[in-house]
Amino acid sequence: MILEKLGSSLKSGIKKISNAIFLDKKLIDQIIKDIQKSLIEADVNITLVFSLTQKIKKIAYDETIPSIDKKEQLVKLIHDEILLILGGESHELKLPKQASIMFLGLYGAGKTTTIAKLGFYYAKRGRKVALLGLDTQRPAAMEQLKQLAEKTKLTYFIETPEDKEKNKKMSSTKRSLDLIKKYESDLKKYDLILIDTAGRDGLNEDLVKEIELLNKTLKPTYRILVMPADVGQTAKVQATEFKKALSIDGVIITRMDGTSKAGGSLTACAETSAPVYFIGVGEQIHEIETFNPESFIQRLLGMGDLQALLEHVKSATDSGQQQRIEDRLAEGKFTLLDLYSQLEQMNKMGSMDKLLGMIPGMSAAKIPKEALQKQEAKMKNWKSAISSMTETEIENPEILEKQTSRIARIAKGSGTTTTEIRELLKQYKMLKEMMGMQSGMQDGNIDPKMMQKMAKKFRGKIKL
Ligand SMILES: Nc1nc2c(ncn2[C@@H]2O[C@H](COP(=O)(O)OP(=O)(O)OP(=O)(O)O)[C@@H](O)[C@H]2O)c(=O)[nH]1
Ligand SMILES: [Mg+2]
Repeated sequence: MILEKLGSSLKSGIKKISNAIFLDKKLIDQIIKDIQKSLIEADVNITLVFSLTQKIKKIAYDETIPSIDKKEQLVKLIHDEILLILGGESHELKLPKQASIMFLGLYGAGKTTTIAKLGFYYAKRGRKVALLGLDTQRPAAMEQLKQLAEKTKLTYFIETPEDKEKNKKMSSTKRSLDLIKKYESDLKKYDLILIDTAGRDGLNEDLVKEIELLNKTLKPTYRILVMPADVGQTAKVQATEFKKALSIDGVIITRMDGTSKAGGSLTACAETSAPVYFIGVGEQIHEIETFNPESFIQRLLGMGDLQALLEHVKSATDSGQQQRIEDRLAEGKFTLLDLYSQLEQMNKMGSMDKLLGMIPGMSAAKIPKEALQKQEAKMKNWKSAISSMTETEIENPEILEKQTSRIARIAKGSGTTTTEIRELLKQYKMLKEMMGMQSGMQDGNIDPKMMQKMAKKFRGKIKL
């Protein structure tokens, strides 16, 4: 369907955020680049794209936000901002008991087709609909409306060949006014009248004059501008001009199915505060939908709603990650990434103290505050170092010890020192060994003897 590409790249961006263990700068920059590219391809205004990226960066680079919260905030931000640029709340066309809608727009915008579609839509919902054809300009217009009305079994009032012959000396505007008079009493029997008007090449004086006259005579409940989605961002100029000249009440965007520029026209309408009431999504009579930004974005992102999306982020972060580590351990695999997650988890719990306290013989080792701060700084550098490693290096840190040139490269690439990286590797080795011993525990019960053995072995070695 429409904007498929935008949807899939937004989805993949959100997935990358959800699944990331580190939301590091490299990853964030890549996600931002993808989102930017697809929004621009969907013809969304560059200023809006830029403002969205700035907001993403502000959260993503904020070191004070914990990783889990950051993921949630980012997903919520992307959702909310796109919702906003699509117009925020949805607008429903509220029709009184007796209503009429006049449709305006340039040549070929989709007015006549949309009228038939809407007539069909409202008739199905119990309205007594009549179509009124006032496009006396284009010779084939009346025949087109008639055919569409017959196909949809709707009542229609048009200029007959006899009317045309009788009024052949009149201007087309006058002929339209004459039709209004002719059908005045007939139209009273219907509770929804959909009025087709003539298009023009542009919003010129002629068109404004004609529409003003029709508007004054008909006094429709609503004046709706019809625009095809392929006008992209220029929808903004069109909507603004029509709003100024003719005080339109809202917009219908047609041909959403056939263009990559749909994002441009939708967001342009939101920018001019012209509510988009319906979108046309195909040539068939039933291919019209009410436009609701929230459900539109849900479809784009492929999630039920924001809540479901956030739940997904949470579960991908918590249990998914934990499960992964457990699986790896079961397989006898333990990588640097797992080490980092474990350390981060411990840090988050503030439980280095507690953890050590559980080990007999280590309880006396009270950790001073400065040491914890030092540990945090160290973690930050380790994180940068791991980010600069290749996947093979992360998965098999042993190769770093064999090929020390790798350590130098990583240090250079991450702005850390080789000493720091060696220390990280030492911690890794030690923890891996510790894990190996732990796996000898029965049902997760800590065997005090084993603990003491571990304490003895590692006393003084866990560097903080
Ligand atoms: N694919 C697709 N085609 C559409 C849609 N809406 C309208 N069209 C097509 O767009 C073309 C122009 O539609 P019309 O309804 O004749 O446009 P109009 O604004 O009445 O044109 P004028 O009366 O000449 O000003 C037709 O071929 C329609 O079938 C849509 O949502 N999707
Ligand atoms: Mg038409």
